Amino acid sequence: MDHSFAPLKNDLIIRAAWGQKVERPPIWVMRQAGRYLPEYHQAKGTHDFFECCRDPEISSTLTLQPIERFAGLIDAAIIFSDILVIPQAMGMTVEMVDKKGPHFPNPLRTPDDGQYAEVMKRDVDVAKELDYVYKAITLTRKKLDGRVPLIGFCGAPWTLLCYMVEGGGTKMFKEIKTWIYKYPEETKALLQKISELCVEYLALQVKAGAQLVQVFDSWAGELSPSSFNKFSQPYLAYIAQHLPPRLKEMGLEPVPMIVFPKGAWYALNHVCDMGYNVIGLDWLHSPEEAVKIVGDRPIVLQGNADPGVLYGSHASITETVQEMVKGFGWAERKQGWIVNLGHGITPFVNPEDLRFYFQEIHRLTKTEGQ
Ligand code: 1CP
Repeated sequence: MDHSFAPLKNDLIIRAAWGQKVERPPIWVMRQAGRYLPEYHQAKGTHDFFECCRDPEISSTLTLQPIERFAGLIDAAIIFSDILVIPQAMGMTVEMVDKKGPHFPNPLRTPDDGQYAEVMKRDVDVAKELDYVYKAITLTRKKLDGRVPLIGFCGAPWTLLCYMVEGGGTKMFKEIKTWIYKYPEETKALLQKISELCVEYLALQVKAGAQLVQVFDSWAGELSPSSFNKFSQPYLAYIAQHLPPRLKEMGLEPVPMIVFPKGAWYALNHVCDMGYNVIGLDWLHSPEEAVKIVGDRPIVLQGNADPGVLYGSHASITETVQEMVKGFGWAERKQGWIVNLGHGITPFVNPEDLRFYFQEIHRLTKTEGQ
């Protein structure tokens, strides 16, 4: 496929992610393409979720929906896909059950069942297995025509292993806790294998046209500080340390790297030293405290309104935005902040209330003369 793309008309998020001073904070939200949008349901129709991910035409259409609806208000697109495509590439079956979420009919049970050995020894070709993602990225870059940059992503090794072992979403984490506390060495071996696949997968997304990448560690907060240091941190760091040299080897320029270790507020200080450019904060962080913890390290923070505020009144949305603008010290700093929610936007939010959130960010961060 032809990889020449139109020049960017809006590169705000890229400049901000590299730590530069910018005219206003860039904005995007996690899960900005998805179930809260009526046009998402319309375009998805009766297609299965993973069928949409595998069809570059549908995936790019869904990616563009929030860019079109909120034109001029948001500053990045994120490719429509899912973190669970890596377990699929590793040979596991994953289904998306309507209104319930992901389901693995054959999750990993114990390291001595045959499946673990099989997964460990399988030579996974992410270039071939996930070719449809790269095609979707390249097509989306074409369709974006330089309007905003495109974010690629993957799940963090810890979060992916949670799904592979639990077999889906969970509140108890019984199976994965059994793994880390009963079979720590086998757990680490598998986390390492997943980390290597993540590096290659992200590098190939960049080759296809992704201009920033984000690693989603949605279940980081299920670990204790000590177990985070053993089962999440080393693998997040591995990705941040190995992606830039891999890009160089492939003759590609570096891209800003974002990490979102949801719930791991206690680890922020360490997360600053892992090699990422941007750290996504959930809403458990107070922005003032987070800015203090970062100190003079060259880290950009992303976040972090409680997505639940979008169910509230416009007055609550305004107040939340005012608190964030103040907390991230925007007026004084003019750098170090990418606006997002503290987690993905949830179903049943009225998209017009999200528009109001975006408008309030623009209004309350406007610089004189702009
Ligand atoms: O707009 C975007 O953000 C791009 C698309 C995107 C992304 C970045 C989707 C589409 N999924 C993801 C990442 C993802 N998938 C994460 C990390 C972010 C997060 O924590 O929210 C996780 C944990 C998943 C796994 C997943 N996929 C869940 C969570 C289930 C659980 O354990 O609670 C669910 C419900 C999905 C399905 C899914 N993925 C994406 C969409 C739009 C949907 C809903 C599908 C539908 O019902 O139509």
